Amino acid sequence: MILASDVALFRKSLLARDRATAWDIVQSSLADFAHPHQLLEQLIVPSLEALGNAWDAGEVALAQVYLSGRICEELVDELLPTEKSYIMTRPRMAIATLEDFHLLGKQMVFSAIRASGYQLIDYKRARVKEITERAIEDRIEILFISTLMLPSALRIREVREQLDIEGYPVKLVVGGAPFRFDDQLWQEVKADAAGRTADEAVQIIKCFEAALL
Ligand code: B12
Repeated sequence: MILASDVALFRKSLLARDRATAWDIVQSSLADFAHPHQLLEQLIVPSLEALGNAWDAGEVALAQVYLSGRICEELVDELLPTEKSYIMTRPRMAIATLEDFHLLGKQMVFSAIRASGYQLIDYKRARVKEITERAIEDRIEILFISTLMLPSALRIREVREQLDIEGYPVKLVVGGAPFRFDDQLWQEVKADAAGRTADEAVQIIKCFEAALL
């Protein structure tokens, strides 16, 4: 179990660029979680969110946010293997980060879905045109898009419009900071659903599965 004091210490270690303490906190709690993404969710998301707010308030420098992000990236890379084995090849699914350079959330969602036994293609960081073309080519049924910047989030609507022009139906599932800040935004960008966490992405698949299979 992760305590508020662990999250506070983790955040402090990020700010101090103290990798060893950050790793110690992770290692000492790993055994309590069925999958590492559940632990990282509880440590990384609130810590980086607090640092983002502190940066917004002018209390920390962007360089500190950047270096904190780097340490979290190392943890994610090390602890969330890309698990190539999967049991379920349907629904056909892909995930992308639209334009933005904020990739950690996508990696966590990718890992949670893979850990649940689903096959999922990673389009990595891509633009509207590439995402829509690939989704059609791969006959994707559920398309996950992660964005952390509001302008990128608003461009998700273009993905929907392009897919509509091609007459291609797809369940569009979105997530990331702008959708956590604004509960209605997913409807504005014409998505079918939004998830606040990596585990919610898995729950959303289960909701759509019956209609797709
Ligand atoms: C770390 C960070 C960075 C790092 C990114 C490192 C990396 N490799 O990702 C660096 C320093 C590079 C960076 C740069 C910038 N950043 Co920044 N960044 C952040 C910060 C602090 C944390 C983001 C993060 O990684 N969180 C941890 C991950 C795991 O959480 P997450 O992405 O939210 O994902 C979780 C959920 O949202 C969900 N989820 C995510 N995607 C999806 C998708 C689906 C389908 C589902 C179901 C769920 C889901 O599941 C995940 C796990 O729970 C946020 C603050 C915040 N509140 O988010 C600002 C923030 C996103 N950044 C911001 C800004 C402005 C910038 C810069 C423009 C700063 C600048 N002046 O240069 C640049 C732009 C870069 C770009 N063009 O993309 C703003 C965006 C504001 C806005 N309205 O658009 C924020 C919100 C900070 C703020 N409070 O103002 N940033």
